[in-house]
Amino acid sequence: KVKPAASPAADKPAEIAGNISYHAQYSPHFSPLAFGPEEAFYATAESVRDHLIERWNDTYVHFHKTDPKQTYYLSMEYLQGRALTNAVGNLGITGAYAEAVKKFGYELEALVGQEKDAALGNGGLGRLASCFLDSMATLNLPAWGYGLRYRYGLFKQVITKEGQEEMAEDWLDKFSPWEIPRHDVVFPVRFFGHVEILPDGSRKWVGGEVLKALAYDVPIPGYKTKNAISLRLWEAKATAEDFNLFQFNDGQYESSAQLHARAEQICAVLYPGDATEEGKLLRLKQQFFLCSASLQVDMIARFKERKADRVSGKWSEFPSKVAVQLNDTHPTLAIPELMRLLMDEEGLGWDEAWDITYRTVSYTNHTVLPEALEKWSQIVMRKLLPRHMEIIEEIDKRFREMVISKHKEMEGKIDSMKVLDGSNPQKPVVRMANLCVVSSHSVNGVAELHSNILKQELFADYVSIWPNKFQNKTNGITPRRWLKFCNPELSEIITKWLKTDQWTSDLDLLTGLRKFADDEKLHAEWAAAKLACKKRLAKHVLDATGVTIDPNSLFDIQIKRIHEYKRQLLNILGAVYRYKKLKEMSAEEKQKVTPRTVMIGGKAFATYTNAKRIVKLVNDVGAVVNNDPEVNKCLKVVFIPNYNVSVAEVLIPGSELSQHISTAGMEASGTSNMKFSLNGCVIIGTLDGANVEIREEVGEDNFFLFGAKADQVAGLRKDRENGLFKPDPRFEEAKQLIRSGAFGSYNYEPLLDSLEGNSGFGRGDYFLVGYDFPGYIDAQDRVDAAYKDKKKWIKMSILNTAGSGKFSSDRTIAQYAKEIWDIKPSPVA
Ligand code: DL6
Repeated sequence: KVKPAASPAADKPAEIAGNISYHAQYSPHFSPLAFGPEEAFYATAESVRDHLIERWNDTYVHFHKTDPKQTYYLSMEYLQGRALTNAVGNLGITGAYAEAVKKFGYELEALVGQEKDAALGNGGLGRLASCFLDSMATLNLPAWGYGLRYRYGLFKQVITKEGQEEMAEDWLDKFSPWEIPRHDVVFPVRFFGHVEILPDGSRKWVGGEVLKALAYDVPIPGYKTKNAISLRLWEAKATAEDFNLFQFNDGQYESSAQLHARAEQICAVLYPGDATEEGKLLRLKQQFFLCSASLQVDMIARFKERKADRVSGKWSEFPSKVAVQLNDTHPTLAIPELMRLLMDEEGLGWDEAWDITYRTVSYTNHTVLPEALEKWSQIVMRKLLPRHMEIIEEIDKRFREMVISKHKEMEGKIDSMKVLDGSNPQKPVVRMANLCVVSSHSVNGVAELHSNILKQELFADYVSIWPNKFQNKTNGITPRRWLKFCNPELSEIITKWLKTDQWTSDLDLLTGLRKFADDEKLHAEWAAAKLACKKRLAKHVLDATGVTIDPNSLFDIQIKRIHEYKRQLLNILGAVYRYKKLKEMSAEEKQKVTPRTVMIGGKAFATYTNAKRIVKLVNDVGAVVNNDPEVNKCLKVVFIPNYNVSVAEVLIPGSELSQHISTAGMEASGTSNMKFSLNGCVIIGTLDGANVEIREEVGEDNFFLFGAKADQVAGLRKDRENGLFKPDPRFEEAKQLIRSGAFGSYNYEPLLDSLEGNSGFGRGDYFLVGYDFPGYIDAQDRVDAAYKDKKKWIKMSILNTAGSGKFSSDRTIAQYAKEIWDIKPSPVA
């Protein structure tokens, strides 16, 4: 009933400046004596937030009135990065804010740098979720994201002489100007306890420990639309009732606030170490906390609230109002929790609750790596969630009965398909992916090749039972953050040549660049834009590492989580081989060499020893190569520390070649490959994940292909085991140089030994680095030759951008909306 005050007029910089001053004065975060860049950033962000809240409120009211079917995207990860540039860009108020902050003597770009990355994610899966939010808002879809408000996001990577060290990354150090604590949205979440059978035979979960879930909303603005949706992040809290004043006054400080301490642990960090039983329990608690809070508050309570007003009131309508998307198996507990809420709290029978759950939930698989497919101990599950364990047992039992009664021919496959695996009686487990497949109406992979592997291998047996359940939704990236905002130089050129900026929300329009691919004028502008981005990148490298790199050398980048299957080891071995050859060359020969700067960045999981050894090796190779005057005009090797979204926004626009060189069949999709290609970078890569589709779109001639194909990998591993693999001498030379101590005395033996067939440490070159090495080196030779022909290279670069239309997350999300969620755009008038 309160008449809302308007945010400052977006076309009046003076009014905006006034609003910024207002926030500086009345949001008492800082001393009134200072208005430095940091204070200016926070005041500006709070002023921008006013616009966001206005739109967010309008969108909420609009959805409430029109009551459309809504998607609830559950994800343990969101890699949001910084928000200021994106917010003013999507709202179309960049110019006005740039002018307004000038009145205080600041450049908007300088203030942007003050913001900390919100790194509530680990890698591609989390960044995908963030791109999806941007597209959901832009497409005016009734869809919200749900996650956890981790106190410390993904760790900060510090490189020392020992290699990678991890430090807690305090993204909430001061505060986040973007989140809105919702003290009115607080719900209880239970853990432990036991199940009681009531006189009517129904079951109830009681006792245990009960924490509160408090919502923090981060408004997500759509591009050129009035809609703003929400990323709702849950924080765990204990209340005054849980505080034992008596104990406290008795000096028992720790035990007086035990529940408060346990609440803090839940949202302390993303992916707490799970080597210990406590760690495992904490991870499961986190997963359940996200699922239970989101379901109780936003799905069940909202459905009841809206149904009281205007839906006929039947629970059977739930799936026509609610779609739940599980981003990988981490939020699988939404399945038994929805069953529990419908049966135990709302009084439905099993069949009705199951029908509703099945029609509501869908699941995206993001990996086929066996070690990444979650399996939870039944013992831990029963202890923490006794009622859910009962429900899972019932799902499993009914699934097995269904197979026997309706698909007799599959009876022999039940062991691998069932949800509960008790084959090791000491350690019975719940297979979360199986639970998802059995309980969801749709299962999708994230690139054509990956979805085919799911259907033909990982989930093949289920396909005979549910042939129509399996889909593909090739991933995508938002073209706003990943081209328009991070690469203004190239964006301007594209808009000029296409004579429209519509490509920002209709990325297929980029194909219009193809007809100018040979135009010399475009070539000159394109090259100038790339050089500007390379200079910005070179400055970042100097600031972050102290290494000077030459913007006229070929910028060759591989940035992603460090993992053996992603094969940063192949990259660095290639660089070592290149170094060795350079050392053997005469001065004249070196004159003819294409100078190259190899950049590798990424974080290794704290307990993943081989990944950390790879980080160390890259740094050690860099230290030698970069300081070797005989070669450092022709080659530099740089490890980019603390890779995150903001760093990617500087690196990707300045890239010319990027490496996506995973062992075929192991990378589900990849999304940085899409970002690089969109920014006019040529890929060297294997036929893996989305590389396959990128190559199809940009053209074979504009992609440097090498390596074994996915369907050869199993055979090659067998050959290797049987001693049939003959290593290329170049591969041996590269390893030998490292073994010789040329890059320091660190013991690289365990890492190198993992590449040997007879390895005592590794898995006998499981990732086929040795097999693919010669093909990789040959492909790199083709890169060097192509780069010498500037015209040819720029044409390849243009054709990469021109062929990137398919990889907009707008396309991906439109497909999810139509083919899985059955939701429709609902724009605010
Ligand atoms: O779908 C997003 C992203 C893919 O692009 C990557 O290929 C894939 O590795 C990643 N998957 C995960 C799942 N967990 N693990 N491992 O992060 O998803």
